[in-house]
Amino acid sequence: MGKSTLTNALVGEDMSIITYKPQTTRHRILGIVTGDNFQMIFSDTPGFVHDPSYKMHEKMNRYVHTTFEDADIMLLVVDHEDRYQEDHILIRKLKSLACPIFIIINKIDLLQDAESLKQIESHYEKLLPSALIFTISALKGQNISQLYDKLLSSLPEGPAYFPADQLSDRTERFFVSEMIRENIFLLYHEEVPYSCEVVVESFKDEPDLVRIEAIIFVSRKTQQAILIGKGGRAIKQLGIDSRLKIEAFLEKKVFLQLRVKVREDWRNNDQLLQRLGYNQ
Ligand SMILES: Nc1nc2c(ncn2[C@@H]2O[C@H](COP(=O)(O)OP(=O)(O)OP(=O)(O)O)[C@@H](O)[C@H]2O)c(=O)[nH]1
Ligand SMILES: [Mg+2]
Repeated sequence: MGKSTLTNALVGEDMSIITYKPQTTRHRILGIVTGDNFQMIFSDTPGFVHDPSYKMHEKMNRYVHTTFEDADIMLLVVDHEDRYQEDHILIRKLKSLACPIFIIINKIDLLQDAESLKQIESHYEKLLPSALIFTISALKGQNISQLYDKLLSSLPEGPAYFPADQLSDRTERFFVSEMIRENIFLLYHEEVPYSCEVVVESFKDEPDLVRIEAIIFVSRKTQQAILIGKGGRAIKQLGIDSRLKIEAFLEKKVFLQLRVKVREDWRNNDQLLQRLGYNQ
C-alpha cells in the first residue's frame, strides 16, 4: 500500500486521491515531470484485484497489465506487512521482465526496529535477486529523493512524449470527479463507496466562479437513499467537503451541484464502464 502516496511524492503534486481504504485508485493516472534535459512519466495504477467480482475489477487489472507492457522501470510497492511469494502473479510477471525492477518497501515510519526491516529486505532479495530494494516512507518523505535520483539515472534516453508544461494525461474534470469520489470514500461505509462512480457532467468557468454539475452513479436504489441521507444531510456534507477540496485545487470559488442516479449493476456493464472512462 502507498502507490498513490508515493506517486504524488515523486511528482510533487496531489494527482492521485488517497484514502485508507483499499481499491481507492481505479484508473491508471500519469504524472509528468519535465526537467531541463529529461522527462519522467510516473504511472499510478490500481492495486491488482485477485478475485475480480465485477467487470470493473477486470478493467482495473488491465491497467496493471498495461504498465508491465510499457514501463521502462517497474516499481513494486509493498508495505511492512506484505510478504509476496513466488507464486504471486505480480512476482511471476516481474520475473519475466527485462527492464529494471525496484522493490519499494514503504511505511518504514511504522517499523520500530531495524531487525524486522532487515528481514523484509532479505525476503525480497531472495525473491527477486535482480531487483533494487528501497526502504521508504512515502507519507513522511523518507528516502524519496534518493529513489527519485536513482529512477532518473536508470531511465533510458528517448524523446519527450509530452509538452514541458503538461502535468498529467488527465483533465481537470477527471480530477474533480476523483475529489468527489475521495470524499465518498471518506464519508460512507462498507460497500457504498465501492458502488459509486462520479462523472462531471458540466464544468463552466465563469468570471468569479466555476459552476460544476456532477452525477454520482450507484448500482442500487438503496445506495441512492444512503448517499442522500435523511433530509439530504449526507449529500450536503459530501457537497461541502468536495467543494472545499475542489476550490483549493482550482484556486477559485466553486458552485457544486451533485445528483445521484441509479444504474443497476454498472460495474458489470461494458458500455457504461466505457463511458465512465474504463477504456482498457
Ligand atoms: N504510516 C504510513 N502510512 C502510509 C504511507 N504511505 C501511504 N500510507 C497510508 O496508506 C494508506 C493507503 O495509501 P495509498 O497511497 O492510497 O495506497 P494505494 O497503494 O494507492 O492504494 P489503492 O489505490 O487503494 O490501491 C493511506 O491511508 C496512506 O496515508 C507511509 O509511508 N507511512
Ligand atoms: Mg492508489
